[in-house]
Amino acid sequence: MATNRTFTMLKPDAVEKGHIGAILEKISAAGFRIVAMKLTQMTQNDAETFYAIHKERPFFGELVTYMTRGPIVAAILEKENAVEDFRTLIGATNPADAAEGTIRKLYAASIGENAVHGSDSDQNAAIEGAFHFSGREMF
Ligand code: 3AN
Repeated sequence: MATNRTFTMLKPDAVEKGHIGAILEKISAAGFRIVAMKLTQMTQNDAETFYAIHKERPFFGELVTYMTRGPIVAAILEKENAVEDFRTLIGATNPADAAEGTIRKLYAASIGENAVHGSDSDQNAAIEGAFHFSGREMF
């Protein structure tokens, strides 16, 4: 069943470049309500756990180094059809393939440093949201 919630991270490259405000503006303009949000930094263990599904991939070490190198903004977002609509808003994993006007087209440098995360299913949205937030941090 669709939960109408998704989970996002504005990744270290987006935070380093000062794009938090611009990206949140696009998220808000697209009709998402912020349910939970914080500036935080993932530990090595956090990143290895969060991305465990990718641990056999050749880029896993690079991904963990990147995701732990500086602060991120973690957030839970709510909107009808949230998971799919947010994936549309952020664009393809590789910014070179991302549609015009998408967050990755505008702000991502490469497939490895692609500015923003969006959950790929309702089930993962729930798991990823719970990884970063407790119930009392959600509004
Ligand atoms: P998405 O973030 O669009 O769901 P995934 O789940 O396939 O994409 O990949 C998770 C993260 O792993 C990406 N956001 C990106 O940072 C990194 N990544 C994916 N593919 C590559 C690749 N070929 N080379 C380097 N990093 C990658």
